[in-house]
Amino acid sequence: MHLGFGAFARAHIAAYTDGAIAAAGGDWRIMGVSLRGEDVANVLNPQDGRYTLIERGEKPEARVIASIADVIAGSGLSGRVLAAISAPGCRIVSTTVTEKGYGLLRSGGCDVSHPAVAADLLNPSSPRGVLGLIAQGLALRFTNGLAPFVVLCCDNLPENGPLLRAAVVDFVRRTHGPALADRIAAEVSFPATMVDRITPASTARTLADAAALAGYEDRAAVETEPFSQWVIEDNFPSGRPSWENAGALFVPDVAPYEKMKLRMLNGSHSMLAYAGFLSGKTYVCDVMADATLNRLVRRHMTAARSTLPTVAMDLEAYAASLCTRFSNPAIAHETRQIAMDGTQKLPQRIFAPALEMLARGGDLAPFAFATAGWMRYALGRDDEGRSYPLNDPREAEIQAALAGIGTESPAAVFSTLAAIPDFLPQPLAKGEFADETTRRLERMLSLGMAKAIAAEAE
Ligand code: CS2
Repeated sequence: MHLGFGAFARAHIAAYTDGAIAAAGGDWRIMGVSLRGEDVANVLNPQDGRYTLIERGEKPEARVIASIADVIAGSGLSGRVLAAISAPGCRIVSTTVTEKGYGLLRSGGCDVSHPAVAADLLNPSSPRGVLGLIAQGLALRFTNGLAPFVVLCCDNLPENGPLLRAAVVDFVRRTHGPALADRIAAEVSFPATMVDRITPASTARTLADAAALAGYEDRAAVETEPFSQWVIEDNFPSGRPSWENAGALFVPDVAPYEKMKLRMLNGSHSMLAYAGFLSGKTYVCDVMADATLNRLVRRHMTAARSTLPTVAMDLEAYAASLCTRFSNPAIAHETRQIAMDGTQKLPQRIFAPALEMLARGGDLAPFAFATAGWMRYALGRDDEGRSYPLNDPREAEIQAALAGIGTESPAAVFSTLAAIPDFLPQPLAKGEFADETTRRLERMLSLGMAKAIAAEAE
């Protein structure tokens, strides 16, 4: 069962599963669940779950993915998902619902103010959110004397498996009581993972190219880059597809890989998304084609790299491959797509390495520049005065906090955004990091983004 069946899941876990079955056989299939709307189910189910995956390298290549059994969405979702995940044949419940989709607290536990969590706490036997579905699914299995499924979190969160475990256990303690919560904590495996594949949203061009490459109409086609990576902690007591046959790497400790990816790839992605979007760059490859921004991206990667533990990978080669991937002109990855949900992304991508840099007395400039970029973006209006939606779950809170604060007072913008609860860690909200960030925000506001970028790269 896979919860959150967007383009990324179709370009990643479904492709690995398809590759594993092709290489080693087995009767694994994925039931997809769309938690937000019925579009994906409406296009995939009439196609028998099959779709074209376009890999955009020098020449686009198309492959048909056939690992999907069915996609569940819309009314009746709760009952259908619960019936499927409490059946003996369900071994794994995996998730790609984005950072904001879970309703989990970074400090450990569930966020009772998250709409899906709040609704499911009131009605735990017909849940519609991730935590509620996993909790009730596990409860039903234990009641029926079945072994639990493995919960496989595939979102870009730090220590994603343990973080999801803490949220599920906290949720269950509130709904089903301590005995079940303790049992889940002790008996259910939540492997950590690192997932990577740049997958822009599908467009009309994706569908047209799929038709041209594959020779038939495909309303569910997805496009992605040729590169793909999946590092997984191997803890699947009731079996799993042989994903290693499709290139997945099983390791005892995912944390070093996940830090590397969150800080070097996602951190520089977020930095370039704000700087790029606000200086008129629509796509990531446009940012990379700009010599000044390109230099800042490389600077960010080098700084992020210096905060990392040793990993069994050549980090210099990794940085070089990231630059090549970001520059891929065939991938139309919009800066505004990456800019969304900044409050959910910055803590692990920018603030965590910044904190470590601060503790060592290292160079804070790259992280301060990224943070100032987000703060500038949070003002909701570019240098030409055009407004844009923040697309952040905390958008209303940000707007309310900033009301009445003028762009002539960068220090007030900084302190207001720094004071948003559970966002910027305390040591970064004052002192050197605050000064470095405010100085850059001041420059962005007084000179405009293009000149601020030029000054930053000097
Ligand atoms: C991006 C990621 O949208 C974003 O925030 O940084 O989706 C990124 O493309 C993937 O993590 C790549 O694996």
